[in-house]
Amino acid sequence: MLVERAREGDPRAVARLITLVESGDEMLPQVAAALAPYAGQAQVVGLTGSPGVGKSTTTNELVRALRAGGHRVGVLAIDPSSPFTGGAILGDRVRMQDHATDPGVYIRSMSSRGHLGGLSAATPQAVRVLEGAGCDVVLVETVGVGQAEVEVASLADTTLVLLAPGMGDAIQAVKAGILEIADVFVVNKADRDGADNTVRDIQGMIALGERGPGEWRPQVVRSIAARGEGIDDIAAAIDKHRAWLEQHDQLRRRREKRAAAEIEAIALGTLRARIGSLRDGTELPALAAKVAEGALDPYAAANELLAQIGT
Ligand SMILES: Nc1nc2c(ncn2[C@@H]2O[C@H](COP(=O)(O)OP(=O)(O)OP(=O)(O)O)[C@@H](O)[C@H]2O)c(=O)[nH]1
Ligand SMILES: [Mg+2]
Repeated sequence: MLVERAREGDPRAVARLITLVESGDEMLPQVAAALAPYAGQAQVVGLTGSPGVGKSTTTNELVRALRAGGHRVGVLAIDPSSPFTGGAILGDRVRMQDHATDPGVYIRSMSSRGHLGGLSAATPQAVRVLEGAGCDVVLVETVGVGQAEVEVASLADTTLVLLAPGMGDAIQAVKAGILEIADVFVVNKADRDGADNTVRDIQGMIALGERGPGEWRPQVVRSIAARGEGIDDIAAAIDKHRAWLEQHDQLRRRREKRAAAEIEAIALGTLRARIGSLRDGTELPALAAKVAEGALDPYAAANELLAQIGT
């Protein structure tokens, strides 16, 4: 019923569904089954970068441009560290407020607490909710600070990595493995000193990267999101990458990769939960006692444990 209401564009149904996803509700398998037919209908664009680089400001401006083009837009702001569910990141709310009353835009902050497979399982489900609600573009904002966030960003069809001048970001990007996931580099805050240097650093790094013929070469664009400048260039770079994906059959491949990561995350989460429930039972303590006294080796014990949970 909720999915049907979301299909009709009821924003409260969409919000409820995302809350179910976020909290890892028991109903989730049913919800996922109801949403399955709508998978793959939206273009998913990830935005990542250091805290404060301008992701939300850029997202807000991109939403404006997409709405002007007649798109229905979903925005997911992923907060990997938020201790409270449904927690709105205040800054995000404020900076994306321009679209708060637009029925063609869904904006949602999300944390991963409680979800079995963590962010990598929760995010694609939330994307599917927005697809079900008729969004044809979904923007996913994640703070690029750790591997998990990098993984989430890489689940998009197109990933934008935002940098700002003078933050040592170019070097950081290499360290965090962000370089490999970027389809488009956005040097935001180009009103600041050092933007030319940052652009040059990034272009230098791209030039060093090994690329086979026909492979995508990351684009570099500049923006001053706070003034709405350069947004058209970002949108053009996204379109160009999208066209490349389609020409090279990469859209399907990326989405299959995304689905594989999702299945794996859910399966591992389920497994972990089952093993956790054994810990409170008698099987695991019994095996542990045997291993501790040398009656059994830990590999054999692990195999017994897996056999007991039916794998
Ligand atoms: N000078 C300048 N400031 C900008 C620009 N774009 C954004 N800002 C400012 O930078 C600050 C952070 O912007 P946000 O869009 O919230 O950055 P964010 O990356 O979403 O931040 P987190 O979500 O906290 O990681 C705000 O005060 C913006 O007004 C820009 O192009 N130039
Ligand atoms: Mg933000």
